[in-house]
Amino acid sequence: MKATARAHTNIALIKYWGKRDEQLFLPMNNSISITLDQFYTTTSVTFQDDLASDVFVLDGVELGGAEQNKISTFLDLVRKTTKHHGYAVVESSNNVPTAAGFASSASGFAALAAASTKALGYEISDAGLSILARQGSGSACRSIYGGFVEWHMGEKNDGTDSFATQLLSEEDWQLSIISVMVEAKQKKVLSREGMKRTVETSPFYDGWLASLEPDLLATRAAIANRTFEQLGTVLERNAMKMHATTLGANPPFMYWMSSTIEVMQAVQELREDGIQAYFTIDAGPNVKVICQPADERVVMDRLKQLMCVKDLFLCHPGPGIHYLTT
Ligand code: 2P0
Repeated sequence: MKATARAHTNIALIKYWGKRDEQLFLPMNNSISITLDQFYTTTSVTFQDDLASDVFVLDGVELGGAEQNKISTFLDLVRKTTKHHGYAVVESSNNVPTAAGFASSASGFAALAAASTKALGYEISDAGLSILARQGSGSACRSIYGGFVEWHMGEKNDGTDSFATQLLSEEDWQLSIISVMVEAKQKKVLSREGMKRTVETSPFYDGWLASLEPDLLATRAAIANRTFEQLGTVLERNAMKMHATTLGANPPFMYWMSSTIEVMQAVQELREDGIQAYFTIDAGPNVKVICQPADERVVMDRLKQLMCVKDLFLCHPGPGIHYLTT
């Protein structure tokens, strides 16, 4: 009744931004991501008969309140799916610098979905696991797989066709992803709230949706053909469009700080100097710079020179879910 699983975080090249169903975590659009090698969550789940409720221990500290509630709500879904009725001890450790703007919810719920079903001996496909993880946090459905991954939004209302698949394995294309930390503070508008406000109020949201298909087609083609310049051009443009929707929301908001823009401009200057580097930004001020391994030193050196940069983390494409024997 015990199992341990590890899942890695992912970074979106084509962003998930908006839900059509908040209960089932059904997105408004497909998204495409890279799973990262350096950042992951390891979770052990033990179902025990002597428990009166679920217990959640994160990095050695037992958590109650909202944190424990989120885990319990997710385990309710696992219990419903597996028809098992006991409670569990969930022990997680995060190897994710949350301050660097990486969502630990993606690796967290992917690892929890995998460990909890494994602990119960429940046979589940990767697609089934992706559907389950999605209902903890949308982006978690992409962390089931390594390398380059697409989350298919699906058409149905019950969520059975909304899951991720792998486009290309982590061994098949080496890229460098540099997380540039400019601010460690917690973001003001959480992504869940930010995407909701944007869908409901931003006149630019329709433009975002209408312009996605060409971005998806170009990204899939760039991954299939390993054409880096094409990939970079599209991912940077897609991030800019996502952030543009927030400016039109009511009330409007923005995730960027002046330091964010400094990094964006440094990346554009690198390109003027002939170095292929591109940026993307999620629901926070930190920037992720994507380049080819041959250029990663030059890019890191240039970024280090910026006064606003507090830290840099270098990643490469990483693996999907795996189980550990403990
Ligand atoms: C992404 N983000 O595709 C986008 C881009 C942030 C910006 O997925 O509400 O934490 O738990 O489904 O998955 C962050 O959203 O949101 C996210 P929920 P999640 O990576």
